[in-house]
Amino acid sequence: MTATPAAEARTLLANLGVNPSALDGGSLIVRSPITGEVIARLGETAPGDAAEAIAAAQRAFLAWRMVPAPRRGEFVRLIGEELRAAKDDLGRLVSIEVGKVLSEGLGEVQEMIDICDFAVGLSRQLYGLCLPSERGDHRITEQWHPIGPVGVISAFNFPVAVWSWNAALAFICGDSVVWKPSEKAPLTAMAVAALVGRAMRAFGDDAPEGLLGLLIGGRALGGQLVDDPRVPVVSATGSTRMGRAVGERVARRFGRSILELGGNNASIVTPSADLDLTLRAVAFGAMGTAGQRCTTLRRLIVHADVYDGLIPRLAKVYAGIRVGDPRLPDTLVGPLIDGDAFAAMERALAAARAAGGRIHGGGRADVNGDGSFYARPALVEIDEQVDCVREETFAPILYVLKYRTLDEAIALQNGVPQGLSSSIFATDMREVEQFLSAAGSDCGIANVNMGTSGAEIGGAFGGEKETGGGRESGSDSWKAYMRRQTNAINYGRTLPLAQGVTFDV
Ligand code: UN1
Repeated sequence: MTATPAAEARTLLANLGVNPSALDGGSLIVRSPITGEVIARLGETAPGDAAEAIAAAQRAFLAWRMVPAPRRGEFVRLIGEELRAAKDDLGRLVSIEVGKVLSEGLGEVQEMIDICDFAVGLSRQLYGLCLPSERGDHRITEQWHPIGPVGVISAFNFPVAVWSWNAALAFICGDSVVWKPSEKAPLTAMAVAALVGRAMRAFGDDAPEGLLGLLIGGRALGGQLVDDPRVPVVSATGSTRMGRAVGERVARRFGRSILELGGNNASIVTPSADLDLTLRAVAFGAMGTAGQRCTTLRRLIVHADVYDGLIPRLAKVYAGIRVGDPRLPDTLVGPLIDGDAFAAMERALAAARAAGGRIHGGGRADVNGDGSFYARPALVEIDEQVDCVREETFAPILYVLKYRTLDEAIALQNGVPQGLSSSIFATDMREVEQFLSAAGSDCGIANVNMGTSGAEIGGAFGGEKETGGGRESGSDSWKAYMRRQTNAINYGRTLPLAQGVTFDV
């Protein structure tokens, strides 16, 4: 490998249209988790400038809402074109900034392209309903209008894709966007903002300035979005602790929040499971992205009859997993984002050990020196769902529990505060259907014969309980970015009142 991550990142940023003079001299230090070296020192957005970005987004909204929705779709199509052209560079920059392996960095950009395509089609389908009226010569319709600037607070682990789920929909819905990316991953956000700027220029005069605002810096900037009444919708991705604060504050001013918070996702392995397929799915689900997806598989609930056929094989896969520099083609598991993440993993493993857990793997892998934090994924056999199992630790730890009846497995699966994703491995359709039934998984996502992560953009993405209840991306998630208006229309010459009320003056 010739170029250092920092040198490479700077070349990529220049290719992507980010002004190099923006990368030095500021107080926000951005490191690559690949080596821990500093890539950039960014200037942070001042509170007054953040307020101005919100004001500009508000002005942009007033113009943008009048642009026909299919024309707004054309703008998102142009963003998709920019992303297609930039996929290799942006995907690599994602890998360098947050440490995911290259195919996952590229996959993240593909996810952005996919949601752009989805949104383009949707721009001709923002449909309302036509409802029967109880009154003669009346009809009732429902229509959806743009709502205003949408605040997007994104996390480091999907630094650009999750923004695109929100922004592609917001843009076609007639909204502007103000984005506060994670302070651990602002560079990819700056690159995306540059691409959007190019799409705006290609789009022409009816792309108003301020359509996308970018706030670079810490938590207080997110707080400005959360508290500003000009921002009717705040979409936040991150920890449950963060989401609770965001949700409460946005609710206090009667704003709408879309929360995508912690997951503690489980898969149930039943006696009828295809174990070869299960093994591969579990490996990707639990160790992919170094365990740093909100959809990462964190708990494996295995039937006693297949436990001994699966777990020793899985332990062998764990022992052989290639942890290393994510830019190398053979690597499957890259670094954790930083030392705090590694310390949290160590704490969780210590708690698991104290609770009687039998740990395979874990510990620090020696890659690229002291400034980076590569962890060996850990498999933890444990008898009960103790506290550390019920918490989300954003690291590659997979807890394995044994069960005997499907009812018991589903109770374990649901017996955590989070409710994002889940899956079952089974070929017995009765067990599959029980898992998918009203009495089955309580999660927003329930998969069959696959892991818990790696959702496509076409479905609604999000989860229940402490995951926050929000839905983003596909299906009818777009409705959260618009306001609904019910229209009762009287085309007759009399004025019948509903519910038979009379009021003759
Ligand atoms: C996240 O971790 O915040 O389903 C999003 C998945 C990805 C998105 C994850 N498509 O794993």
